[in-house]
Amino acid sequence: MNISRYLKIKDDVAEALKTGRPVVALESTIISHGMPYPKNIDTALAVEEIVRAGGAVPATIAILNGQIRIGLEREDIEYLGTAKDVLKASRRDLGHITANGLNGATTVAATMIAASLAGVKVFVTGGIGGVHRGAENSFDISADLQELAATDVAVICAGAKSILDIGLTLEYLETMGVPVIGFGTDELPAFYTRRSGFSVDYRYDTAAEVAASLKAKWDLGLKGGMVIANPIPEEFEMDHKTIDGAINQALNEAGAKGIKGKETTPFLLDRVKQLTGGESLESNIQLVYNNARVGTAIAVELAGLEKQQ
Ligand code: PSU
Ligand code: MN
Repeated sequence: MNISRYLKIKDDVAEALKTGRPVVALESTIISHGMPYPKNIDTALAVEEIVRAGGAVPATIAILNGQIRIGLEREDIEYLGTAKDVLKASRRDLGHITANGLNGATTVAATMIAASLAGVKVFVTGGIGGVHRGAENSFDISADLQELAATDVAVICAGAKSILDIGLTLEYLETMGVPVIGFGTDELPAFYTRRSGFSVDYRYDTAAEVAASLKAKWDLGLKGGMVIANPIPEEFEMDHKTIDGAINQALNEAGAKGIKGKETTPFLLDRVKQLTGGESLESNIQLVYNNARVGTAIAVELAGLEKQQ
């Protein structure tokens, strides 16, 4: 079996991987199902520029016509941001989508899998999935958490959104042995806001500390990723009351409408955006940019450590 039948790595990404230069993976569910057009496309392209400016090569990941693509062209990103036939692709969907020549926007879980197949170790996104509120009844726990336990990719995000049960998400990650790092903070950030009231496992203040910890974990043969939670910059943080109110209303509506499964997260994100008059979208964009800056610095440090040995 030859994996290259399923995987297509863009030239600049392949070259960087071959020569040990830093690469940063980026997901595509955020483009197709996480943000509205046209900001989804503008944001995805701007994030790639931030990665380049920081000295790494961006590899946005998606499945196009059944092929897992590591690094996209501008037209591909435009397609993902506008087309209606793009499936939300998590771990369970990968075989179906590739076997049938379909299009898929990869979630955190699926992006980690694809990145790992290509040899990319650092991945930047906005928010990870987690244990949903009410999971004791719905059993709704994102496949992202299992993937963090199994696949060797570091995920830089802005913490866990309070559409999730943040406490249960942290307990789940602890059980699975996934380290949760606060980047410049002792407290897990809550995506739109800098604080959640929950502590992280470790605080690191520099990209070099994160890279050293990743290298040690993987050198020891410990499978799985790491969550690096990077708080939204203060100037873009939302008012706690405003965002909590919007999230609670969105959750109530999702319950009343019987929204379930893979539709839940996109529904909540969209409603929260509407209920905050677009303010949550602006915050979302800014926190992704901030994560791209930090994630790129981590990828650069990690590439440096790997060269030394
Ligand atoms: N959180 C966000 N924006 C997103 C997502 C999460 O703030 O776009 C996406 C990510 O791709 C994540 C997925 O992997 O939602 C989780 O979906 P689910 O809860 O269905 O596993
Ligand atoms: Mn779910």
